Amino acid sequence: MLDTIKKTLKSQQSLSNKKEKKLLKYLNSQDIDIEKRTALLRIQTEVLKALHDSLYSRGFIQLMPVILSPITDPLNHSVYDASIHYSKQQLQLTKSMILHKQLALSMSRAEGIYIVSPNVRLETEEKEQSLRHLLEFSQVDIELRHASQNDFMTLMENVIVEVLKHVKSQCQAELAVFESNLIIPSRPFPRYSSESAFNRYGRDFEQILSDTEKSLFWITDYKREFYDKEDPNRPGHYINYDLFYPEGFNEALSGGEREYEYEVILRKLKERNQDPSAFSSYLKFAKKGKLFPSAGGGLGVERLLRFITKQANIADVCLFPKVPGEKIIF
Ligand code: ASN
Repeated sequence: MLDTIKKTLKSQQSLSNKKEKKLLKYLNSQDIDIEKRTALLRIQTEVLKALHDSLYSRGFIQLMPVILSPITDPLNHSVYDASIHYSKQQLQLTKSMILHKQLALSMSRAEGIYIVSPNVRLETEEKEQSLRHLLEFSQVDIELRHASQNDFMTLMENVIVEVLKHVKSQCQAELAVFESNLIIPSRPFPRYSSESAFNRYGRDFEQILSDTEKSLFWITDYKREFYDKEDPNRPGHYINYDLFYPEGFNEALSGGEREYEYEVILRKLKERNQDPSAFSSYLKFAKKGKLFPSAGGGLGVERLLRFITKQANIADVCLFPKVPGEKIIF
């Protein structure tokens, strides 16, 4: 009996020694990167300040993020389920605040809103290879009442140029740590439709364009979630957009004009085989005619930092990275 207890204790100790060693190795590697990490955090602070100032100066209202709700963005993550059961309710961890952005515009008179919003997306393990996906990340999520696609794209071109100019002037020493020569893009950014880009470059059109374009650019008209507006004059086409970085850094922002009419939302949910009961509170709201036309999008904070600091791996711009398939340490 005593022997078994001793054996168990010993094996537990060796297990905890192994864990300790792994942790020590990790912490030591953090020491080596401390200069870079500090520079990165300084740049991140200036990026967030500039985004805030840019939106604040245009009268936008900042909202607090939502972490738990019975409804969230229905992005298709079929393998891992980011929901929890609490007191007879099934709650989702926020994948994006798109539905809450629409609700918030309806619940107030704010013309424009934004949130620095943490998102959880339990991507499958193979996304580790992309070097730009995270299970947990933040986006600055923005929505503008009664706006068109063009209004929002112009707004974001101005906001991004302001942010990059601010970082370039305030973070010279920090950018030098990363040997980053930040080029301020000229406006308007080029626009391509997904159809024309696909016809020209094939399935990999986003990466090919990101590798070859000299500056930031837009791709419009993607078939995706129910909330992005389908063009009533061209069914099967969508009034939405993604913004891309050059130098191969790929996607920066994703957004669109929004559906707000109950019947249209219901039809599109059904077309996508999505269960309307998963959105019942949102649908009740829409049925009362309380949703309004708007346009918006979400700008990924870590992806912006990755572009600014020219890091290949998104994990290198995070203090506590959550990379698909990798062990989470902190
Ligand atoms: N935030 C995006 C939007 O506003 C949605 C997303 O991140 N899936 O369209």
